[in-house]
Amino acid sequence: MKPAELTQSLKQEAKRIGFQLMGACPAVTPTGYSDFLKWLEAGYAGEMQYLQERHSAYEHPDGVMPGVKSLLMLGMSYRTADHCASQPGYGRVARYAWGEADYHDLIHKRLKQMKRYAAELLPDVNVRGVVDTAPLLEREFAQLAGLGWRAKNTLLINKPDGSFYLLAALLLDVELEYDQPFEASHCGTCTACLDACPTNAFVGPNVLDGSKCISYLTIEHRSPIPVELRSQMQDWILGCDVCQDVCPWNQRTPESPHAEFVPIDASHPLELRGLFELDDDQFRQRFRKTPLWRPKRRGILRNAAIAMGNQPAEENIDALLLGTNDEEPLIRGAAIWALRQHLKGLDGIAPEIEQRVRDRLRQLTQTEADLQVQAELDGDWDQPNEQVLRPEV
Ligand code: B12
Ligand code: SF4
Ligand code: SF4
Repeated sequence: MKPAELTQSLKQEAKRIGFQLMGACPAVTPTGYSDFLKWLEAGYAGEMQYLQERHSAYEHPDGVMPGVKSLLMLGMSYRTADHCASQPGYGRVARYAWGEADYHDLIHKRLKQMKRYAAELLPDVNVRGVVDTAPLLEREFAQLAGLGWRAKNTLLINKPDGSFYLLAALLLDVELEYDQPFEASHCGTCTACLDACPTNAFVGPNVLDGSKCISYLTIEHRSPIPVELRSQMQDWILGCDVCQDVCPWNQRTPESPHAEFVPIDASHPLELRGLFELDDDQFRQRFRKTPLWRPKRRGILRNAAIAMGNQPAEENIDALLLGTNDEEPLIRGAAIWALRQHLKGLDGIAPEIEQRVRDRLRQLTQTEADLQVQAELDGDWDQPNEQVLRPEV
C-alpha cells in the first residue's frame, strides 16, 4: 500500500472512531530537545522525576518504539460546558477531568482500535499507540504534523479550534505521507495567559516553570504545597484552566462529541466538605475510575483543605477539624493551615467556634508527632495575647 493511501485510510479511521485532529510527521529528533534538557536543568520539572529519568529517550521517537519511521498525531476535543462561579466549600476541577472516565482510558481504547486497523491494512506493520506517559514531546510532534502552533502558554493551539484537545500519537515503522509543519504562531502581541496565571508560573512566553503550575501542585506534587503558593492556588483542587480560559482562541471552540467529558454534577465544581468523611476504601470506590484518583485521597484532601483555606466559611470548620485528625500527615498539615487561614480571614466567626478551633490547635501542639505537621503549628496565630504552648520534643 502506498504511503498516501495508507495515511488517508488511517486518518479516516481515526476520525470515524472519535479523534478530531490528525496529521502525520516523520520520526525525527525534535528541534526543542536541547531546550527540553535546559528546562530540566533549570529545575522546572519539580518532583516529576519521570521526565529527568528518561531524558535521553526523548531525543528520538525510537526511544519509544525502535524502528519507528512515522507518527500519526491525533487530537481529541474535550470542551463541554463552562466553569461555574466558585463558592466556599467547593473546589474547581480542570475541564479535562469533569467526566466520569479518565481520558487515558478513553484514548487508549481508541489507539488499540487504530492498531488493529493498521494491522488489517499491513499485517507486518509494527505500531505503538501512546498518550501522555511515553517519553515523547507530544506538542512538538503535533506541530510538526500540522495540527497547530505551540503557543505562549506552551500548549498546542489549533487554528481555528483552540487548545481544548488532548493529544496522542500512533508510532509506525512504515513511511506515511507527511503533512506540512505548522510554522506560524498566532499569539501575536497577546499576553493574556501569561498575565492571568494565578501563580505566575511562566518564566516568559513559551517557557513554564512547571513546579509553580497549579496543575503540577495539585496533581504531581506529593509533599506539602510550598507556603508561598498556597493562597495563589485559589479554589483549584485538580488541574487549572486559567491560561486556556483567557485565550482568545478558546472563546468559540467546538463542543466535544464525547459524552464522557460532560461534567458529572459531583465534579463541577466538587463539594469538598463531605470528602473529609471518606476513608480510603470509600474514596477508592467513588473516584477509582476518574481522573481524581491520580493524586489519591491524600493529595485531593490536601488540595481541598487549601481551597477551603482560601475561601473561609464557618461551615468549613467541622470538615477541617476532622482533617486535623486524619492518619495522613499531609492532610493534617493542610487542614491546620486552612484553620489558621479561617482564624485570620473570617470576619464575625462565632466566638464558640473560634474557641473550638483554638483549643484544637493548642491540643495539637502537645500531641502532634510529625515534624512537617508541627511546622504548620509554628508562629503566632494572629492573637496578640495568644499563649501557644510548644511541646518539648
Ligand atoms: C509534564 C506535563 C505537564 C507538566 C508540565 C507542563 C509543560 N508545559 O511542560 C504540568 C503538570 C505542569 C502540566 C500541566 C498541564 N498539562 Co500537561 N503534560 C505534561 C506531559 C506529560 C509532558 C510535557 C513535557 O514534556 N514537558 C516538558 C517541557 C520541557 O516541555 P515544553 O513546555 O514544551 O518546553 C519547551 C519550552 O520550555 C521551550 N523553550 C524554549 N526556549 C527555552 C529556553 C529555556 C532556557 C528553556 C528552559 C526552555 C525553552 O523548549 C521546551 C521543549 O520544547 C505532556 C504529554 C507529553 N508526553 O507531551 C502533557 C500535556 C502537555 N499536558 C496537557 C494538558 C492538557 C495540561 C493542562 C492544560 C492540564 C490542566 N488543565 O491542568 C496543564 C497546562 C499547563 C501549561 N500551561 O502547560 C496536554 C496539552 C494538550 C495541548 N493542547 O497542548 C498534554 C500534551 C497531554 C496530552 N496527552 O494531551 N503538564
Ligand atoms: S494551568 Fe494555571 S497555574 Fe498552570 S500555567 Fe496555566 S494558568 Fe498558570
Ligand atoms: S492567551 Fe494569547 S498569548 Fe496566550 S496562548 Fe492564547 S493567544 Fe497566545
